[in-house]
Amino acid sequence: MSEPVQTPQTFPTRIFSGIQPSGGLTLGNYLGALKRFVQKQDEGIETIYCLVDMHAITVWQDPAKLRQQTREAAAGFIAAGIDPVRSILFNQSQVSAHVELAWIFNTVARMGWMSRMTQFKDKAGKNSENVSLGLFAYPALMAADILAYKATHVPVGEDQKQHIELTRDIAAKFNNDYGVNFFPITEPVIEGAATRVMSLRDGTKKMSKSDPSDQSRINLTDDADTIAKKFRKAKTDSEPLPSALDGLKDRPDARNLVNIYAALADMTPQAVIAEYAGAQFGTFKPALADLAVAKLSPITTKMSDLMQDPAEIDRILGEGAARADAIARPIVDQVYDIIGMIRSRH
Ligand code: AQP
Repeated sequence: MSEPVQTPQTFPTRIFSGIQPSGGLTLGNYLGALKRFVQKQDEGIETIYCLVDMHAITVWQDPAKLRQQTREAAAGFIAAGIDPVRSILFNQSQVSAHVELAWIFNTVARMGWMSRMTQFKDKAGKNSENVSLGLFAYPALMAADILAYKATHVPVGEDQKQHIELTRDIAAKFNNDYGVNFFPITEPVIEGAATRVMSLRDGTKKMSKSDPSDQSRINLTDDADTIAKKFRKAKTDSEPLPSALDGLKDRPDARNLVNIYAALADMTPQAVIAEYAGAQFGTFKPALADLAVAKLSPITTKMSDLMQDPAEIDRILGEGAARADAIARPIVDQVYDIIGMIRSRH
């Protein structure tokens, strides 16, 4: 019988995060996640970014579209500033350590913990008997994505906070059950003015790539005219912008547009309000549209250039997967050892 593996008490800083290629990337994905992924990379931290295609199939995906969306998301990452040399960029299904560890975590996580996940409740709605088992188990796979790399920090939008808390619970229970200090207790990194970008049609609902209304979101593939039109038609009230942020407390649609402006301009929402105090939406919306076009169109153009060469995108993902596997494989092999699995095949 092998002894439990003893590991160091501290874990080097390592960032992991992912995005589902379950549709085109949205402004929410960009401001809540992607833009910050680039900042972390540029701070010189070790960064591992994953297109989580195994998560995407928890809701049925057309195979040809899934392939296209995965390549498009990879192009979006690179166009937004992810350098596949300085960061590791790959798609999840190419590194089997994720699903292997996820199965082990299915045996660590408790039914009660999983049943409290609000994203599952939101996505399953009244249809919980008919959604996939994978959708229910999704957060255990997410914990595996993170912990297969012993990632210490995960930049995410506000909506993923509960899943990171579950990841921490799984890591702590695993460490405790097996008497080891093997997994770090990962920190979520939720920062900036746009940790929760809301729908342009309903300021109380998250902007989402799977929302049936295309008007509800800005896609990273939208052209300048479409972006301008969508902001012009964005739901607002008829009041001018107030002179202090407090005045937006009960105005979710207006608050959303101010937050988007702030995040795009790298300003605080307070500074935006100070600049536009008293302005009507007839003035603010075109300014926001111009800013969004200025920030997003270089990304859109680069994305479409990169999409001309899908073989090159596949090559980048393959290379990233090999680098990811080199980190995750030994970690998952150690997990097998810790839990008592015989590993005698050579
Ligand atoms: N509206 C948002 N505001 C801020 N951050 C957001 N994120 C997603 N939407 C917003 C962040 O983007 C990262 C990747 O998310 P995901 O694609 O893995 O899953 P999701 O959160 O379920 O995103 P969607 O767009 O709503 O996808 P669908 O419609 O397929 O479920 C995460 O860090 C997330 O916080």
